[in-house]
Amino acid sequence: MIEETIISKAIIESYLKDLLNSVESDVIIGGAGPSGLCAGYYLAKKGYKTLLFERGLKPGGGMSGGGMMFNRIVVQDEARSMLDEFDIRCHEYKPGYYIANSLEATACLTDKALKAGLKIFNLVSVEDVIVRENSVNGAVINWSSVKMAKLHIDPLAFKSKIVIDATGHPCEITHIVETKSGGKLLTSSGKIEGEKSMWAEVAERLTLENTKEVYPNLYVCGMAANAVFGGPRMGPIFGGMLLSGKKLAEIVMKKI
Ligand code: 48H
Repeated sequence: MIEETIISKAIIESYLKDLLNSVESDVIIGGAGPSGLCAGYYLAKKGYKTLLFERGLKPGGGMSGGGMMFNRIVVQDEARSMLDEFDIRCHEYKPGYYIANSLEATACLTDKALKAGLKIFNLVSVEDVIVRENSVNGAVINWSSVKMAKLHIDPLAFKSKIVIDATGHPCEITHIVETKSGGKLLTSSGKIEGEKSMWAEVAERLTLENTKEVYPNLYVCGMAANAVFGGPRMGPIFGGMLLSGKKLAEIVMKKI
Protein backbone atom coordinates (compact mmCIF):
# COMPACT_ATOMS: atom_id res chain seq x y z
CA MET A 1 0.00 0.00 0.00
CA ILE A 2 1.31 3.45 -0.87
CA GLU A 3 0.25 6.36 1.36
CA GLU A 4 0.49 9.82 -0.22
CA THR A 5 0.94 11.65 3.07
CA ILE A 6 4.03 9.59 3.89
CA ILE A 7 5.55 10.68 0.59
CA SER A 8 4.77 14.32 1.44
CA LYS A 9 6.20 14.03 4.96
CA ALA A 10 9.37 12.33 3.69
CA ILE A 11 10.04 15.15 1.23
CA ILE A 12 9.18 18.01 3.59
CA GLU A 13 11.11 16.58 6.57
CA SER A 14 14.20 15.69 4.56
CA TYR A 15 14.38 19.09 2.81
CA LEU A 16 13.68 21.13 5.93
CA LYS A 17 16.33 19.23 7.88
CA ASP A 18 18.92 20.24 5.30
CA LEU A 19 17.65 23.82 5.16
CA LEU A 20 17.64 24.26 8.96
CA ASN A 21 21.12 22.81 9.19
CA SER A 22 22.29 25.32 6.58
CA VAL A 23 21.41 28.55 8.35
CA GLU A 24 25.07 28.85 9.40
CA SER A 25 27.89 27.56 7.22
CA ASP A 26 31.49 28.10 6.18
CA VAL A 27 30.85 29.05 2.58
CA ILE A 28 27.83 30.10 0.52
CA ILE A 29 28.13 29.94 -3.26
CA GLY A 30 25.69 31.75 -5.55
CA GLY A 31 25.35 30.02 -8.93
CA ALA A 32 25.67 26.39 -10.04
CA GLY A 33 27.59 26.90 -13.27
CA PRO A 34 30.84 24.98 -13.79
CA SER A 35 32.95 27.31 -11.64
CA GLY A 36 30.52 27.30 -8.70
CA LEU A 37 30.10 23.53 -8.84
CA CYS A 38 33.88 23.02 -8.92
CA ALA A 39 34.48 25.40 -6.01
CA GLY A 40 31.74 23.64 -4.05
CA TYR A 41 33.11 20.19 -4.84
CA TYR A 42 36.63 20.95 -3.60
CA LEU A 43 35.44 22.76 -0.48
CA ALA A 44 32.91 20.10 0.50
CA LYS A 45 35.42 17.33 -0.20
CA LYS A 46 37.77 18.88 2.36
CA GLY A 47 35.00 18.99 4.94
CA TYR A 48 34.00 22.67 4.75
CA LYS A 49 30.29 23.19 5.29
CA THR A 50 29.36 24.57 1.88
CA LEU A 51 25.98 25.54 0.40
CA LEU A 52 25.14 26.49 -3.13
CA PHE A 53 22.05 28.45 -4.12
CA GLU A 54 21.04 28.18 -7.76
CA ARG A 55 18.36 30.37 -9.27
CA GLY A 56 17.35 27.90 -11.97
CA LEU A 57 15.73 24.48 -11.92
CA LYS A 58 18.91 22.61 -12.84
CA PRO A 59 22.61 22.99 -12.15
CA GLY A 60 25.01 23.55 -15.04
CA GLY A 61 24.62 27.23 -15.87
CA GLY A 62 25.93 28.04 -19.31
CA MET A 63 27.74 24.73 -19.69
CA SER A 64 24.77 22.51 -20.55
CA GLY A 65 24.09 24.47 -23.75
CA GLY A 66 27.63 23.94 -25.10
CA GLY A 67 28.47 26.24 -28.01
CA MET A 68 25.41 27.77 -29.68
CA MET A 69 23.26 24.82 -28.50
CA PHE A 70 25.65 22.21 -29.93
CA ASN A 71 25.95 20.21 -26.72
CA ARG A 72 29.72 19.91 -26.70
CA ILE A 73 32.39 21.77 -24.75
CA VAL A 74 36.11 22.21 -25.36
CA VAL A 75 38.69 21.96 -22.60
CA GLN A 76 42.37 22.73 -23.04
CA ASP A 77 45.42 20.80 -21.83
CA GLU A 78 45.76 22.69 -18.54
CA ALA A 79 42.39 21.43 -17.28
CA ARG A 80 42.47 17.96 -18.88
CA SER A 81 43.17 16.22 -15.56
CA MET A 82 40.05 17.79 -14.06
CA LEU A 83 37.90 16.00 -16.64
CA ASP A 84 39.38 12.74 -15.34
CA GLU A 85 38.80 13.76 -11.73
CA PHE A 86 35.11 14.28 -12.48
CA ASP A 87 34.87 11.13 -14.69
CA ILE A 88 33.97 13.25 -17.73
CA ARG A 89 34.89 11.36 -20.88
CA CYS A 90 36.60 13.28 -23.67
CA HIS A 91 38.74 12.83 -26.73
CA GLU A 92 41.53 14.89 -28.18
CA TYR A 93 40.21 16.72 -31.23
CA LYS A 94 43.49 18.46 -32.12
CA PRO A 95 46.62 18.53 -29.97
CA GLY A 96 45.70 20.29 -26.72
CA TYR A 97 41.94 20.60 -27.48
CA TYR A 98 39.68 18.08 -25.74
CA ILE A 99 36.02 17.73 -26.60
CA ALA A 100 33.37 16.48 -24.17
CA ASN A 101 29.59 16.18 -24.09
CA SER A 102 28.23 19.19 -22.21
CA LEU A 103 25.37 17.21 -20.65
CA GLU A 104 27.74 14.56 -19.35
CA ALA A 105 30.08 17.25 -18.03
CA THR A 106 27.23 18.99 -16.19
CA ALA A 107 25.88 15.73 -14.78
CA CYS A 108 29.30 14.56 -13.61
CA LEU A 109 30.17 17.88 -11.92
CA THR A 110 26.81 17.89 -10.14
CA ASP A 111 27.05 14.25 -9.12
CA LYS A 112 30.57 14.54 -7.69
CA ALA A 113 29.79 17.82 -5.92
CA LEU A 114 26.68 16.40 -4.25
CA LYS A 115 28.45 13.21 -3.25
CA ALA A 116 31.35 15.24 -1.81
CA GLY A 117 28.78 16.84 0.51
CA LEU A 118 27.90 20.10 -1.22
CA LYS A 119 24.33 21.11 -0.36
CA ILE A 120 22.65 22.46 -3.49
CA PHE A 121 19.41 24.40 -3.16
CA ASN A 122 18.02 24.95 -6.64
CA LEU A 123 15.22 27.38 -7.48
CA VAL A 124 16.61 29.75 -4.84
CA SER A 125 18.23 33.11 -5.68
CA VAL A 126 20.73 35.17 -3.74
CA GLU A 127 19.09 38.60 -3.65
CA ASP A 128 21.35 40.37 -1.14
CA VAL A 129 24.16 39.79 1.35
CA ILE A 130 24.45 40.14 5.12
CA VAL A 131 27.01 42.79 6.10
CA ARG A 132 28.90 43.49 9.31
CA GLU A 133 30.90 46.74 9.38
CA ASN A 134 32.74 46.54 6.07
CA SER A 135 32.58 42.83 5.27
CA VAL A 136 30.17 40.28 3.87
CA ASN A 137 28.76 37.86 6.41
CA GLY A 138 26.33 35.67 4.51
CA ALA A 139 23.62 35.63 1.88
CA VAL A 140 20.03 36.80 1.76
CA ILE A 141 17.92 34.37 -0.22
CA ASN A 142 14.47 33.96 -1.65
CA TRP A 143 12.62 31.53 -3.91
CA SER A 144 13.37 32.44 -7.53
CA SER A 145 9.64 32.24 -8.24
CA VAL A 146 8.98 35.17 -5.89
CA LYS A 147 10.83 37.56 -8.20
CA MET A 148 9.40 35.96 -11.33
CA ALA A 149 5.87 36.48 -9.97
CA LYS A 150 6.79 40.03 -8.91
CA LEU A 151 5.61 39.29 -5.37
CA HIS A 152 6.66 41.43 -2.44
CA ILE A 153 7.86 38.74 -0.03
CA ASP A 154 10.74 39.29 2.36
CA PRO A 155 13.73 36.97 2.12
CA LEU A 156 15.59 34.87 4.72
CA ALA A 157 19.22 35.36 5.80
CA PHE A 158 21.87 32.61 5.94
CA LYS A 159 25.20 33.32 7.65
CA SER A 160 28.58 32.18 6.33
CA LYS A 161 32.23 33.05 6.74
CA ILE A 162 32.67 33.49 2.99
CA VAL A 163 30.35 34.20 0.05
CA ILE A 164 31.33 33.25 -3.50
CA ASP A 165 29.85 35.03 -6.49
CA ALA A 166 29.68 32.35 -9.21
CA THR A 167 26.72 33.91 -11.00
CA GLY A 168 28.50 34.13 -14.36
CA HIS A 169 28.34 37.06 -16.79
CA PRO A 170 25.95 39.25 -14.72
CA CYS A 171 28.09 38.90 -11.53
CA GLU A 172 24.89 39.60 -9.60
CA ILE A 173 26.14 39.34 -6.05
CA THR A 174 29.04 41.70 -6.68
CA HIS A 175 26.63 44.12 -8.37
CA ILE A 176 24.56 44.23 -5.20
CA VAL A 177 27.64 44.85 -3.04
CA GLU A 178 28.99 47.46 -5.46
CA THR A 179 25.72 49.39 -5.31
CA LYS A 180 25.14 49.09 -1.59
CA SER A 181 28.76 49.72 -0.57
CA GLY A 182 28.91 52.85 -2.71
CA GLY A 183 31.59 51.46 -5.05
CA LYS A 184 34.16 50.13 -2.59
CA LEU A 185 35.15 46.94 -4.42
CA LEU A 186 38.76 45.72 -4.53
CA THR A 187 39.00 46.58 -8.24
CA SER A 188 41.07 49.45 -9.62
CA SER A 189 38.06 51.75 -9.94
CA GLY A 190 36.24 50.41 -6.86
CA LYS A 191 33.45 49.42 -9.25
CA ILE A 192 32.74 46.54 -11.61
CA GLU A 193 35.15 46.96 -14.54
CA GLY A 194 32.90 45.11 -17.02
CA GLU A 195 33.44 42.14 -19.29
CA LYS A 196 35.30 42.70 -22.58
CA SER A 197 34.72 41.17 -26.04
CA MET A 198 36.01 37.73 -26.96
CA TRP A 199 39.71 36.84 -26.81
CA ALA A 200 39.80 33.22 -25.71
CA GLU A 201 43.48 32.83 -24.88
CA VAL A 202 43.77 35.99 -22.80
CA ALA A 203 40.37 35.37 -21.21
CA GLU A 204 41.33 31.89 -20.03
CA ARG A 205 44.49 33.23 -18.39
CA LEU A 206 42.73 36.22 -16.85
CA THR A 207 39.88 34.11 -15.48
CA LEU A 208 42.42 32.54 -13.16
CA GLU A 209 44.16 35.82 -12.30
CA ASN A 210 40.81 37.45 -11.57
CA THR A 211 39.66 34.63 -9.29
CA LYS A 212 40.03 36.38 -5.94
CA GLU A 213 38.50 38.49 -3.22
CA VAL A 214 36.47 41.44 -4.50
CA TYR A 215 35.21 42.78 -1.15
CA PRO A 216 36.09 41.56 2.34
CA ASN A 217 34.78 37.94 2.54
CA LEU A 218 33.26 38.10 -0.97
CA TYR A 219 35.11 36.19 -3.72
CA VAL A 220 34.48 35.82 -7.44
CA CYS A 221 35.15 32.89 -9.76
CA GLY A 222 34.40 31.88 -13.34
CA MET A 223 32.86 34.36 -15.73
CA ALA A 224 31.92 36.65 -12.85
CA ALA A 225 35.64 37.09 -12.11
CA ASN A 226 36.29 38.43 -15.62
CA ALA A 227 33.18 40.59 -15.59
CA VAL A 228 34.17 42.15 -12.26
CA PHE A 229 37.86 42.71 -13.00
CA GLY A 230 37.46 43.60 -16.69
CA GLY A 231 38.64 40.46 -18.54
CA PRO A 232 37.40 39.34 -21.95
CA ARG A 233 34.98 36.46 -22.70
CA MET A 234 36.22 33.17 -24.15
CA GLY A 235 33.30 31.36 -25.77
CA PRO A 236 32.64 27.64 -25.19
CA ILE A 237 36.04 26.65 -23.81
CA PHE A 238 35.61 25.61 -20.19
CA GLY A 239 39.06 24.86 -18.76
CA GLY A 240 39.25 28.31 -17.17
CA MET A 241 35.88 27.83 -15.44
CA LEU A 242 36.91 24.49 -13.91
CA LEU A 243 40.35 25.73 -12.87
CA SER A 244 38.87 28.94 -11.45
CA GLY A 245 36.51 27.01 -9.16
CA LYS A 246 39.40 24.83 -8.01
CA LYS A 247 41.68 27.82 -7.42
CA LEU A 248 39.04 29.66 -5.45
CA ALA A 249 38.41 26.64 -3.22
CA GLU A 250 42.14 26.63 -2.39
CA ILE A 251 42.17 30.39 -1.65
CA VAL A 252 39.10 30.12 0.58
CA MET A 253 40.48 27.12 2.47
CA LYS A 254 43.57 29.16 3.35
CA LYS A 255 41.42 32.04 4.55
CA ILE A 256 39.11 30.08 6.91
C1 48H B 1 21.48 32.25 -7.51
C2 48H B 1 22.16 32.72 -9.67
C3 48H B 1 22.00 34.10 -9.45
C4 48H B 1 21.57 34.52 -8.16
C5 48H B 1 22.68 33.84 -11.48
O1 48H B 1 26.94 31.39 -16.12
P1 48H B 1 27.41 30.20 -15.39
O2 48H B 1 27.59 28.97 -16.16
O3 48H B 1 28.73 30.61 -14.57
P2 48H B 1 30.27 30.16 -14.65
O4 48H B 1 31.04 31.39 -14.43
O5 48H B 1 30.51 29.02 -13.75
O6 48H B 1 30.49 29.64 -16.13
C6 48H B 1 30.42 30.52 -17.19
C7 48H B 1 30.17 29.76 -18.48
O7 48H B 1 28.99 28.98 -18.39
C8 48H B 1 30.02 30.75 -19.57
O8 48H B 1 29.01 31.44 -19.59
C9 48H B 1 31.08 30.97 -20.53
C10 48H B 1 32.31 30.13 -20.52
N1 48H B 1 30.93 31.94 -21.38
C11 48H B 1 31.87 32.38 -22.33
C12 48H B 1 31.26 33.37 -23.27
O9 48H B 1 32.04 33.93 -24.08
O10 48H B 1 30.03 33.59 -23.25
O11 48H B 1 26.37 29.87 -14.22
C13 48H B 1 25.92 30.88 -13.37
C14 48H B 1 24.72 30.32 -12.60
C15 48H B 1 23.48 30.12 -13.50
O12 48H B 1 23.04 28.80 -13.34
C16 48H B 1 22.45 31.11 -12.96
O13 48H B 1 21.14 30.62 -12.99
C17 48H B 1 22.92 31.30 -11.54
O14 48H B 1 24.36 31.27 -11.63
N2 48H B 1 22.58 32.59 -10.94
N3 48H B 1 21.90 31.79 -8.74
N4 48H B 1 21.32 33.56 -7.23
N5 48H B 1 21.41 35.82 -7.88
N6 48H B 1 22.33 34.75 -10.59
